[in-house]
Amino acid sequence: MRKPIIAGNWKMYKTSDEAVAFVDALAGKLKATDKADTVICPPAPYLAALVEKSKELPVQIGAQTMHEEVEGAFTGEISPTMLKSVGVEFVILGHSERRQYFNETDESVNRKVKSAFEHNLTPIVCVGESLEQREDNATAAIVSEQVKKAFAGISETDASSAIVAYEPIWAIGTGRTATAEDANEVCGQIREVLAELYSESAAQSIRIQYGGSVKPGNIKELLSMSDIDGALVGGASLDPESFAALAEAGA
Ligand code: G2H
Repeated sequence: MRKPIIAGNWKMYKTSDEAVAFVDALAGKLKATDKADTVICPPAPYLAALVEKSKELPVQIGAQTMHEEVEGAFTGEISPTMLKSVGVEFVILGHSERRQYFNETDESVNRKVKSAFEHNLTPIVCVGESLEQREDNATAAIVSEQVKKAFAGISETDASSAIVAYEPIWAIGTGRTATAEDANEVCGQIREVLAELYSESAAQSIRIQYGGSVKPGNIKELLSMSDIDGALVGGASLDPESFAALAEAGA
């Protein structure tokens, strides 16, 4: 039985005061449960503060991206050891916005996934097709290629603890959600690819989230699907009330 994981991806939203106020507002709304994992991925400047504040709550903290190197002359970048040093546990890698606006490729995502495992961070590996690719019936091929490349050279033991987020690009921030059946079909295809790469038992232990306009009104149906084990949520994770409702749906 896979434990659902609900992760909020705040993207580039909120001031420091708003981030702290969010966590304060969440206290009392978020029930402690061992039935689901809850993660908040704030902008990098607030990671350390939110790790501290999250100690009062049943929530863990993740970063939205990282560089694969431990240190070096990479102006503006943040390394895995820096994330670990402030208590970050998760890192989103290969989000479609990183691929689209910051030139991330399947190869660079793979280097980051390797580095995350080397430094005991749990990667949330994002994959997903564009509208054009979906209309060309290329979804399965594109997503399969992204998964194979992201996991190249990753051991079965490491892969078993990874999280994959299926985020169809056309559903991100657009209000268009894939139907639960469509999302589940692709998540099932991703699990098949993972079974081919590793083993059926590894594939059964890897949690696969759906992402793309998830909100309190549609999360239950998504989570009821056989291959959807959680959600990566953008817009609806920015409001504490709404985030608590999403977490509650996972538990
Ligand atoms: C997809 C998702 C979070 P939203 O990017 O990763 O954002 O829920 O706003 O579509």
